[in-house]
Amino acid sequence: MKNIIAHFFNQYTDYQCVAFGSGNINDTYLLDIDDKKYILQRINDAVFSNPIGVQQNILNIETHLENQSDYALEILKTVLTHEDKSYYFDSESNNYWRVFHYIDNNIAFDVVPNIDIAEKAAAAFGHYFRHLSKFDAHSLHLSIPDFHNATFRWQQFQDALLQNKANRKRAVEKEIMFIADNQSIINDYEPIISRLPLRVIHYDTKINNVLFDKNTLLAKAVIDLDTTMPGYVTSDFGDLVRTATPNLNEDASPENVVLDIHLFEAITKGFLSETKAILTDFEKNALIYGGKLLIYIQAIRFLTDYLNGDTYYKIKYETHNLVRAQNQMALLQSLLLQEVEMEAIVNREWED
Ligand code: GN1
Ligand code: MG
Repeated sequence: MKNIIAHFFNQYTDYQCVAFGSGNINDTYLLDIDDKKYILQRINDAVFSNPIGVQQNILNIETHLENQSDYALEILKTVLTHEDKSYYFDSESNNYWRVFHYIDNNIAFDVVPNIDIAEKAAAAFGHYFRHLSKFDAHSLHLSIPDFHNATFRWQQFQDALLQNKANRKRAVEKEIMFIADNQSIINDYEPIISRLPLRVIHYDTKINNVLFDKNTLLAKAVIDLDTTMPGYVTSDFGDLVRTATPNLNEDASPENVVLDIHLFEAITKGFLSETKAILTDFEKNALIYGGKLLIYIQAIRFLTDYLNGDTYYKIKYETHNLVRAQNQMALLQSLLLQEVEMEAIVNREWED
């Protein structure tokens, strides 16, 4: 660690470094240098095959947001190395490291504690979305190609079934059936997506990617910009539905997982308060599909990783990915039971 830190900081007398956060991909540490905090991360280059491109994207986004005086949130700022680089490549271990300034006095949530937080989180992601609406989508590196491409995720799932690498296929027959029963979500993908405008989106609008002020509980910053790249509104609104409306987090066992319609109303209100003026009618009509799509894709991704022997997501126990997949399936089932009510909410908030 000392060697890595030395590339970002020169004169310090004391440092501490502890594992931090609940990310599933990168390794994150809270770094304390002479009583000043930073976030240190090892970029997972099995997931992000072009870490330098990811860092270039992040710097460009930081600059774009800084140049907009009405961007009301704090910006996650990169700390440059002594060589003015946004990363340090450690050739001994072949790892890419980066450092961010720590956003002080913050709190993040894995489950939404109340309606107010849901609305504010959705408004924060909507604010970020709106402020990137003039950013040239084609100037960004594709940090993960086909990230939310349903057809591609479906194919990965079929490959995993065929290869059955971890010999777990027999144990997930019920789950395979559930995925097959809801395949219409995949069939609807191309027809819907082809009518949506390409935008620059966050692509990981998990509720815990908004930091709140510990005291005022106002949204403070949108974080985790790794996947900000060209995409569709369905992804950003959809991941909010997926993570900000359930009563339990995605690691909880599936029994009792439900979509809370009041939280759905709150995120719809929050997201549209920022984005209504720029969204097209067709985008509005695709919002609920986005929720279904993101939950379904996530169920497929967790199940695929389980079938492949847990090579992508960090896990804490053997069936962790399976439980996560089941959790997403329960959530999707709950959504499907409330679709009519959800549509009425979207239409009402849209007219307001
Ligand atoms: C990963 O690492 P984290 O928690 O920010 C994943 C998301 C998933 C999420 C599920 C690059 O995000 O797409 O929705 O786990 N990120 C990547 O919890 O695959
Ligand atoms: Mg992420």
